[in-house]
Amino acid sequence: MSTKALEGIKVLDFTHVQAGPACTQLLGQLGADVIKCEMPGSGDATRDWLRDVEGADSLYFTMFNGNKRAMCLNARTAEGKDILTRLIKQSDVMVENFAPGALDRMGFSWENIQKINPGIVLASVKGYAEGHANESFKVYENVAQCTGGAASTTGFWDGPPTVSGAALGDSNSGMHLCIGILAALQYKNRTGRGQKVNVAMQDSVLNLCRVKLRDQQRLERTGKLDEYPHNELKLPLGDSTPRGGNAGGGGQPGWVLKCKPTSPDDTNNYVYFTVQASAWAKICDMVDKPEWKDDPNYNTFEARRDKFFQVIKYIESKFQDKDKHEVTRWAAEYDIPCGPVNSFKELAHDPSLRKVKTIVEVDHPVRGKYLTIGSPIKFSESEVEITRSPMLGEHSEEVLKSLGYSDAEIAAMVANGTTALYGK
Ligand code: CAO
Repeated sequence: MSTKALEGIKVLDFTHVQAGPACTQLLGQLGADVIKCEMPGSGDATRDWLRDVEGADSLYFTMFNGNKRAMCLNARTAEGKDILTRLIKQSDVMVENFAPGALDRMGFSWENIQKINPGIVLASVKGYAEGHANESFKVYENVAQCTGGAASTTGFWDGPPTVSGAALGDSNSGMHLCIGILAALQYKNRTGRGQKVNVAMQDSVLNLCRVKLRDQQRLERTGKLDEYPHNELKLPLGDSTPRGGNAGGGGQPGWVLKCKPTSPDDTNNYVYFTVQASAWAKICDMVDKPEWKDDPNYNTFEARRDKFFQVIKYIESKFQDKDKHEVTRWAAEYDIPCGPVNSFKELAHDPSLRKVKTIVEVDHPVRGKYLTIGSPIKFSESEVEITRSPMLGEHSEEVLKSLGYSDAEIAAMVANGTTALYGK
C-alpha cells in the first residue's frame, strides 16, 4: 500500500509562474496526482524564463513543476472547454492563479464549476482579496512584498525599502493556498461539500509580518519601540513601524556579527547571534566577561537596551579568529542560539541538506541533472518522492485517452490547436 499522504487526490493544475505552481508541486510531492494544463505551443511562460540550457526547460520551470503530469489544453476552443469540463468532473481540487476574472472569461465561473462538480475545491491565488479596492489588479512577487508590508520594514533605516530574497509573495502564497486546500478537503470529508478557497498575495505577506503590525500598534499607543536600534542610535522613529536593519524582531535582540572569512572572497562571513535574555550568563562565560553577569548596568534586558551595540561590538571582537561555522559550534557549546549566514554555494553543496533530502538532485531527460528543494515537511510514515518536471504536452495523450477521447478525436484536436503532444 502506498504511504503517500495524498494518494488518490486528483488535482487539476491550471497554474502558471510561481505562486500556483509552488502549491500544486507541494500537493504532488505529498502524493496527489497533479495534471498541469498549459497552452499548446507556449505553455507556462516560465519554461523559457532565464533559460540556461539551450532547448531545455528553464530551472524556473523545472524547480516549481516537479511531481506533475503535463498536458496541453487551449480552453478557448469548444473542444478545449469540453476537455476542461471532463477534467473538472473527475478532480478533487482545481488550482488556478490567472489574472482576476480570467477564469470567468473562459466560461468557468465558480457557479459553473460547481454545476459540473459540486464537490470540487476551487483554489485561487490573486494579488488582492475579493472585495478589496484593488481586487482586479495583476500582481507579481515583489509587488506583493511591497503591498503586504514586508518591503517597508526590511533593510536599514537610512536606505530604501528592500525586498527579500525569499519568495514571500509567490511561494508563500502558494503554501497558504495549500493549507487552505487541505482544510477544504477535510471539510469535504466531513460534509461532502466542496468550496472555493482564495488566497491573496498581499494577505499572505501581511500574515508573515504580524510582528510589524504589533509594533505599529505599540508605536501608536506609546510613541516608543525601545528594542529597535533607533533608541540607542537616537534616530527618529517616525509614525510607522521602521526598518530595523538586522535587529531581532523584539522578542530576543540579536544582530549579524562578522567572523573570520572562510576564503579570501567570502562575503558571507557572519553569524546571527542572539542575545537571549535567559542565556546572558552563558554569553558572559563564552566571551570571557564574567563580571557582566552580576553588573546591574548589563545583567538585565532593560539595562542593556541603550548599550546593545557596545555589547555586540565586544562579542564580535571575540569572533575575529574563528569562522562562522566555528563560532556556531562554539555558541552551541554554551546553548546559545546562533547560526551561520549561509551562502547559496554552501547550501547547494551542504552534505547535511542532501542527507535529509531538503536539497535533492533529480534527472531530466533534456537538461540532465539539476538541484531542487525537496519537501521541508518530513513524515514518520508517509513517503515523499521528488520527481522531475514534465515536458510540455508530455502527458497530453495519456490524459486525453483516460478522459475517453479516441485517437481520431485527439488527432483532430491536435490539428485545430486544442492540444499538442510532446515530440509529435
Ligand atoms: N487556455 C485558455 N486560456 C488561457 C490558457 C489556457 N490554457 N492559459 C492562459 N490563458 C489565458 C487566460 O485566461 C488569460 O485570458 P484573458 O485574456 O481573458 O485575461 C490570458 O491567457 C492571460 O493570462 P493572465 O492574465 O493570467 O497572464 P498575464 O501574463 O497577463 O499575467 C499574472 C500574469 C501573474 C500577473 C496574472 O496571472 C496574475 O495577476 N495572477 C494572479 C496573481 C498571481 O498569481 N501572481 C503571481 C504569479 S507568480 O509570480
